[in-house]
Amino acid sequence: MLIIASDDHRGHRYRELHNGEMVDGFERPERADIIASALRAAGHEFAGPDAVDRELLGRVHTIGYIELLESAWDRWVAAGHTAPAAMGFMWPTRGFRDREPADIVGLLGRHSFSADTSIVPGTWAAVASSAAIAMTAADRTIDDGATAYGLCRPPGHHAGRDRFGGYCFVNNAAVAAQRLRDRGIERVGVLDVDYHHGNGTQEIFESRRDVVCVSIHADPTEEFPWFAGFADERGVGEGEGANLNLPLPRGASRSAWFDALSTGLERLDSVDALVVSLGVDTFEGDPLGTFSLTTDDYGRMASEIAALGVPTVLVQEGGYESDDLGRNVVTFLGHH
Ligand code: SP5
Ligand code: ZN
Repeated sequence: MLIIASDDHRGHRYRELHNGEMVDGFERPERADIIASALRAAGHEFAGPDAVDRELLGRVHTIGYIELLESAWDRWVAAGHTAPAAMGFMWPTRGFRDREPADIVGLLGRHSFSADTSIVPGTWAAVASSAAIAMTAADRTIDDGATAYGLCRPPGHHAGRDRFGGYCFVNNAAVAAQRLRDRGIERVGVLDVDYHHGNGTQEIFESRRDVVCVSIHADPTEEFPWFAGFADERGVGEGEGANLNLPLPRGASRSAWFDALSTGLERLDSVDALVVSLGVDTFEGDPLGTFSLTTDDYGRMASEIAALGVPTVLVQEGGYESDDLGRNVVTFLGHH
């Protein structure tokens, strides 16, 4: 399979505020390096991304948000901050005014939603490259008529139209889906198999009927992102019925997971092309997950998804450092 990848992610490394203390970020450069070397060892072909199309980013996010991400580090330094990472410290929760602050700290608060995600000097280069990888994987899938895999880092599925969080800045899966639409695919499906709900992807497409979103994830009653991902979120207005959430309890069994996959694939049986938000934090050994999928299960997952028989773009989402991270991705790609 064709792998689209880049080393531009390496400068994006930060300490993460996790359960009230600073720890080395779970979403770290080693993740992508582990996956890349496992894919190379398995004999996959690699290519770099094309330059990202900013108009495409502007169809998924607001242009103001993209410009904020691009300039945030310089504005942080210009404002006199000497801390090694920029982040919001206050969020406009219920009852506050919905207004755009002038200062970078206020802007980062308004345009983010969780304290697990920071901006460092290398963040924009990594984010732009990650989005370019998703765009290019969509292009190659159409050009070659064969599945392409985007080794995106940072991940994207938590990023909403104008806010970052959950380690995500630009929504790579949404970029790939929009690219498929722009290249003439009528009805695009997004299947999100990451352990966490793809709240950003849902937000970006919930009012549209041309992109059908399905997400299988830990129940937000008891798991991040807490405030989205419930089964009654079925789409808004024109998009009513084009969003399907399949939440599972923490610790859900493998058979419950595959039952949800069957339900999700049924909903996607009329799409013309598919984007898979391929998080492997559903693995039994994952430090952030509570599901118990095995390495072989990623092969089964890939075969069941491939049986849809439509052009498919694979986009890497979560899956945290473990001895099996590379093997799990290699196994999925080997069965698609
Ligand atoms: C892309 C992706 O997978 N993002 C996930 C972001 C989750 N960040 C908050 C993690 C808090 C989880 N606390 C679980 C403690 C396990 N020891
Ligand atoms: Zn995740």
